Amino acid sequence: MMNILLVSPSSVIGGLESLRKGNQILQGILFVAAAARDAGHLAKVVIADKNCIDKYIRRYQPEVIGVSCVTSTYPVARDLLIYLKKNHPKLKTIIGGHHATFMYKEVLAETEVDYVCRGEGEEVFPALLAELSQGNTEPKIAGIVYQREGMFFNDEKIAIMEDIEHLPKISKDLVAPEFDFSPKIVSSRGCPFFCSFCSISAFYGGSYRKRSVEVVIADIKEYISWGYDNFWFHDDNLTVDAVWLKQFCEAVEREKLKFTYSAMSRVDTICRNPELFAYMARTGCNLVSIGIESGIPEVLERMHKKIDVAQIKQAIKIMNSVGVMHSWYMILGSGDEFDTPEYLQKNIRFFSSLPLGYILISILTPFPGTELFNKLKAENRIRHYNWEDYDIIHCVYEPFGITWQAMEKMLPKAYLKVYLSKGWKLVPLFLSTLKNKSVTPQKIAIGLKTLFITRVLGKDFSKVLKKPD
Ligand code: B12
Ligand code: SF4
Repeated sequence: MMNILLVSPSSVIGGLESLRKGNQILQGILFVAAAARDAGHLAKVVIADKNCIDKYIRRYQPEVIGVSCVTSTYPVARDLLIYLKKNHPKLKTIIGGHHATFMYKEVLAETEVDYVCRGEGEEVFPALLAELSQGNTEPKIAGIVYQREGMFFNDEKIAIMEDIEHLPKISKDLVAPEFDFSPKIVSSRGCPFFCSFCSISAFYGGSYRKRSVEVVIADIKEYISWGYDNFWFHDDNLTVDAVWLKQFCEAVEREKLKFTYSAMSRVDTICRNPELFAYMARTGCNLVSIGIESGIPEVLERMHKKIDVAQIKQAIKIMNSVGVMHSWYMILGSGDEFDTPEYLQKNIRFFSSLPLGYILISILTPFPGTELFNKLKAENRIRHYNWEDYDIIHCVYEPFGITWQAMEKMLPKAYLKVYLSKGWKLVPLFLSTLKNKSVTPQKIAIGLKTLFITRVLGKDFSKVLKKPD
């Protein structure tokens, strides 16, 4: 048995995350912790960085420290790993998550971390721990990458489990007492689509795995028994399988389960299954988030979004009729010749003209592993690799028809335009949101405050959203 400390990096950047909920424990690391526990180890999860890690090392006396991160939190994870190598050289270290999976060579080189987990950790991490317990520090486990004398081992493929039906059970006792634990639901992992800006398809290799309705309902019942009644489905696209979803709604009704939930979906699925969304509303769904990204057909085509403008309009009509709050994603920028003020304004006008619920706007960001990243890198148009700025409010690439500074300035203006275009309709939007509890009053307040500070006081958008030190 070993003592394992798992770290979700403290969040220093805000980004749109501030408008959602900052500094949460990433759920992926909880699954990794649960898998380590099931293999007989003592695992604890904390939120930490290099400044506070010693406190947890003293408290939990770990032999192995595992760190998770996304691209924008990688700098915190990197500094932590470098600190650990220098100050606690006997500890074995490992890092996982999307960023480390795609950038493993750079990550190994600059942090001297012992291992990078490429892919899902639930099976390979316990396998590594078993080898380490036996004193084998150079195990042959596909996905557990290490480096010796300039050579990389076990990096042939990203480790993806065949089956996710029986995921390890996450629980509150895995988390250090000072941190919040709020379980999210997982009914599937992966996505069958290949949007050019999204790292999901690259990470999961386009695979899509589903869990049975029974195990998902069992998880929900358990979380309800712990006192939770509002859940977020972490599925990249909950509605891929309409038959599954119908069976899920039937089970919720049959078992008279009382909870609310939010989920992510797609425009085309909404058009194909309008009745399904009404059914979701009746079974507690209070928010559906949907990616439109652009109203310009050529851009949708380049993004491989596989939706068109007619479908977008139809999906909005449906969502406005089913009684579920809806929030829509918009991307500023396309990474090609459509990055001109005219096209960007055209997209903003498109979003302003539609009766959308909430709109979340991000600047196109090339995340490692994506088609977009590879394209911009090949064209030598990635401005820098200051990963903390890969937070969807900075423009980290060189657009063709506009400066990156102008692109960043356009973000708060776009927000203002799409929200002001709603006029008095903002009032019923806020009221119904507060009523169905899909977005908290605090988030609405942060959004309004941010707009006021940027537009009226003229402050920089990214600085306003930055978390206080
Ligand atoms: C839910 C979610 C959030 C939630 C997180 C809530 C929470 N408490 O978990 C919130 C809203 C806070 C959020 C915010 C952001 N998110 Co987000 N988010 C997601 C989403 C939809 C699910 C994450 C998840 O739980 N996945 C399921 C778990 C099981 O997968 P996982 O995290 O990859 O972990 C597995 C493996 O990677 C591996 N692993 C991970 N860590 C470790 C560590 C060790 C030691 C080991 C061995 C293995 C291991 O094992 C895990 C289990 O299989 C993903 C999409 C996705 N499918 O991952 C996007 C995603 C992770 N988010 C993304 C982004 C960009 C962001 C933001 C930067 C956006 C922003 N500026 O607001 C912020 C950054 C937040 C932060 N501080 O880290 C991108 C990341 C791309 C990238 N390369 O960085 C993703 C991939 C979405 C996308 N389509 O591109 N996000
Ligand atoms: S953006 Fe959504 S639909 Fe497109 S690949 Fe990513 S998860 Fe799938």
